[in-house]
Amino acid sequence: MARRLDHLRFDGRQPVRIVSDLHLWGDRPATLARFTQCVERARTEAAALLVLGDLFEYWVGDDDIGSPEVAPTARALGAATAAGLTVGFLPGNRDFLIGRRFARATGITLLADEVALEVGGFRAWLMHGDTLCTDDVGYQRFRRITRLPGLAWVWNHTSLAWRHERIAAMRTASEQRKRSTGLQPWMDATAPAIAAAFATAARRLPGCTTLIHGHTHRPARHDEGAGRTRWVLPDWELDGVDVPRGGGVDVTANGVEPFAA
Ligand SMILES: [Mn+2]
Repeated sequence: MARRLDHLRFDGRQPVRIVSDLHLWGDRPATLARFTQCVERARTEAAALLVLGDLFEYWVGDDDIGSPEVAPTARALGAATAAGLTVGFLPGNRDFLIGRRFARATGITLLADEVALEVGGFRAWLMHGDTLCTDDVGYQRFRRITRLPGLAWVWNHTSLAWRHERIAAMRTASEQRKRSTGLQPWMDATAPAIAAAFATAARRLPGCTTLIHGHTHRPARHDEGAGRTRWVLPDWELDGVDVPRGGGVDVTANGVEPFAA
């Protein structure tokens, strides 16, 4: 498998736009419409659009690109990359199986789990954020199992219909879980994991004191001390809510600036 990019450099003439946790799916038409707008705007306003994971609520497989859940997003991404926009995708916990076939069909660039970003001399470290939630022991176990080499291959070689059934079952279970637990403190990034991420960033991208991630659905700008800043991206939800959520950050040569969707 081709290596996923783990280092991106831009000259800083235009911002690099970063979003995450869109959780696009067939029953979220308003969220999809707003994301499509965001992709189109990025064509003229940004040097690149980077999605830090969970673009989709589920990933059935790259061979599912024609499904109503995936096709509109694939078309929007394909049009943007054909027009010259760089679109990078960093795997989330829900859609880490997005692979080369989808990338080829849409023109997007597959990114590694952690990415060094340089924009006109400004440096930031990018990740999805699930690996920072080390108190979520059940999830970390699930992550280790689902990322075992070979498991993706097995999944991708089952029938499309069977995978759709499994996803539907997972979805029902997950909705029930969400209703009963909600956002819990142990689902947030932990101090030791954050410190470790900053240490990795400083080692692999000297001078980097900025961490940008999503996943926790707790958008914020955290001052982590010693001149370090951690930006947490918002999730997107414009369907069936009173207060729509969305947006992300623009990274320029001068730093990080949040924007609303
Ligand atoms: Mn996530």
